[in-house]
Amino acid sequence: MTLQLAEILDDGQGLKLSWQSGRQARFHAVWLRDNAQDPETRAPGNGQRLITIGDIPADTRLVAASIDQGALSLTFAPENKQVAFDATWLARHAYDVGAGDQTIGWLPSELQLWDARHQAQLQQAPFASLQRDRGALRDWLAAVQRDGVAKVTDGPAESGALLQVAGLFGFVRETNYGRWFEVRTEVNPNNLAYTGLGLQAHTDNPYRDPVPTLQILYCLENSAEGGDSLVVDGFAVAKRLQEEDPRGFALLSRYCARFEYAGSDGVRLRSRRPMIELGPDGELIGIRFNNRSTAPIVDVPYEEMRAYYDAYRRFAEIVDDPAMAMAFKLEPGQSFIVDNTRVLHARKGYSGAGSRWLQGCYADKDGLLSTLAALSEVQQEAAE
Ligand code: NM2
Ligand code: OGA
Ligand code: ZN
Repeated sequence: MTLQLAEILDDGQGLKLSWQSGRQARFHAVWLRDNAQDPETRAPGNGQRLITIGDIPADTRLVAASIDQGALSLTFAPENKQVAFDATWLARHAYDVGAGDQTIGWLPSELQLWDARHQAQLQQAPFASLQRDRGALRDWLAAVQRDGVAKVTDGPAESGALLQVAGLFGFVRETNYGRWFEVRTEVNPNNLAYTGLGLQAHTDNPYRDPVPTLQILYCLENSAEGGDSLVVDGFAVAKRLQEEDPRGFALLSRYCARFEYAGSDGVRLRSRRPMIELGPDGELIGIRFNNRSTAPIVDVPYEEMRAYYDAYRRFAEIVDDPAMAMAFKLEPGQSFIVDNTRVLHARKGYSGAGSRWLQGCYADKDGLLSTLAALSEVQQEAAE
């Protein structure tokens, strides 16, 4: 990315850059000053910013701009500060690109929606390869980012092994259920997960805020009849609802549902969040869906409640549609991870002779994405 021309705009309040490729972008003087990379602005070791917004004069403007052998040098008044900028860095961080996707329910381009037809593409990797091979780990983590689900095969059928899966990328999130929990039939279950009942596809712990953003379920025994696992792309469900019934989508995203868990002494977890969560610019950012833990919904006006329930019912019908699900029966030593803000998981009921024992734990996506980004950077540097 070689720079060709730098023109000061608006009495120094802006800058227009032209690259040799023909690309052009405008920047504001205050933005450039804030993003200077010199050692007084950014600590050289950790890259953190040393200055505050208040340290930048409100009347900051550009008084000189020059290009020397492709490198940009800018002088800011009233500080009379000269700073060099990297042309490629500026091209990568250009924001003069129009409004971006403002469609309600837009998704970042890294994500891919899926349904039952993608079963064969469900990412899976042997446990040992993820521990040994950074490239394999990177691909597996990238699949979690892209699809919101991935499997691990050929792990040890040993209690606690799920912690090693979490350790591949991050840290367990401990909750009232423990650092990890035993998913098997119990006598006085504090949660319906600890029975042989089938569980409709759901996200875990919607009654928590913030919700755990990852869940690992690890199989130790699964010889009982039934107990198959299903996963459903909640974003694909939401997009299908939006196509069929934009008003229903709008109701489920516009109004908060309520979720609650009160199954153990001393625990009263409650949250107030929509079933379909959108970001401030319309991005589809999360699904909360769990029939067992939905509390009385009281934040929908009377006039809208009937239509809200119709939308809720239709959302559930799409969730339950076999055309949306990828299904598998975990074998001892196999596990899967889901992005619990997006992908719903279900299990078929189980009974009869044999046994079923899974262990589960929560973790968080920020740590996973951090590990993925760091591994990708190392690989990029190696390729350069
Ligand atoms: N367990 C397995 O979110 C839920 O209540 C689902 C969670 C009990 C930790 C089950
Ligand atoms: C859970 C759960 C599924 C299973 O524990 O959250 O959904 O396969 N379990 O037992
Ligand atoms: Zn669950």
